Amino acid sequence: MKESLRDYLVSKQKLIEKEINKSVQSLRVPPKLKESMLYSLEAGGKRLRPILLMASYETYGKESAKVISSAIALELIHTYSLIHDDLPAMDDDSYRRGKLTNHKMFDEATAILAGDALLTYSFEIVSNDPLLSDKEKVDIIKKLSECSGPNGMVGGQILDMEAENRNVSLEELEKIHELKTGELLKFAITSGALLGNASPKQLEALEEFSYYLGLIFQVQDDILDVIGDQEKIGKTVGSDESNQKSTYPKLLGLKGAQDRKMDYVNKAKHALKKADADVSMLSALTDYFSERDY
Ligand code: GRG
Repeated sequence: MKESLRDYLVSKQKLIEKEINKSVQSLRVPPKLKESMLYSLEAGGKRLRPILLMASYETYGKESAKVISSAIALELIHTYSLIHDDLPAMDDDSYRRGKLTNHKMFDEATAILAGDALLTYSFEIVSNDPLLSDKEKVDIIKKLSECSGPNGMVGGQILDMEAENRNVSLEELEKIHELKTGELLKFAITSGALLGNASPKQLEALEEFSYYLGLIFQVQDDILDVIGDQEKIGKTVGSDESNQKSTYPKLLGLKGAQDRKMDYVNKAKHALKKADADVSMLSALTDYFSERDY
């Protein structure tokens, strides 16, 4: 990875982590709830979604403080989804990012409530941001709820559950990932650009870009699973999830999955060309998503 990209990722991670901590610490709620929310928020996530949101904003806008509330809200929703995904009723995982999952560290009821609190607090954060106009608040909350709700991530999660233990086609697999993983990435890219006042045409190009970026992220996730890097960091220890689920390497073979990923990279970069701006950071992040090793 180029040094400039590494510096960019580290500086954004630090900024996001500081802002998340400040926002959640300011809550006057029962200590156990706050502790459980902070436990998963500070358990070592890569912060890819808020970084993308900020990079997308910076492609068009200048006043970067304006995107902090949306970036934090997005990471809170991502964290809620992981806490709920790990519950016994779903993937039943004991470890995530090499640490105990929330319900193992606390208990199931607390983990469910921590997830609920992260989801709902995300909307509160955006609605209280003094740097956003009322219209911007409504636009962001609308996008965030669409991307995370039944038409987005939650819809994708149920499709994924229904697809377990049966063969799915490549088209079905893409639809599942478009919703389950891709919609939050779509929010990151399009809301960043929206706050930066990108034009409708630019937004259209970025939405197309985000679709392929989501698929790149997922193929690489599947590839990493096969080559065992996830086990190295303890991400799926205690789960036999990977044996039951359809993945790109299972459908296409490892080489086929890698070729497919490069096809998505080309399509993502083609869409970026239509975004009519300096997209060098979004392009570098596309390569990072495609080549990441954890
Ligand atoms: C429970 C409503 C609900 C949804 C869950 C996102 C999700 C939907 C489940 C996570 C399961 C999973 C492993 C999906 C694969 C792609 C993915 C979202 C990986 C985790 O994202 P990273 O790598 O996570 O950005 P970090 O740990 O860096 O935050």
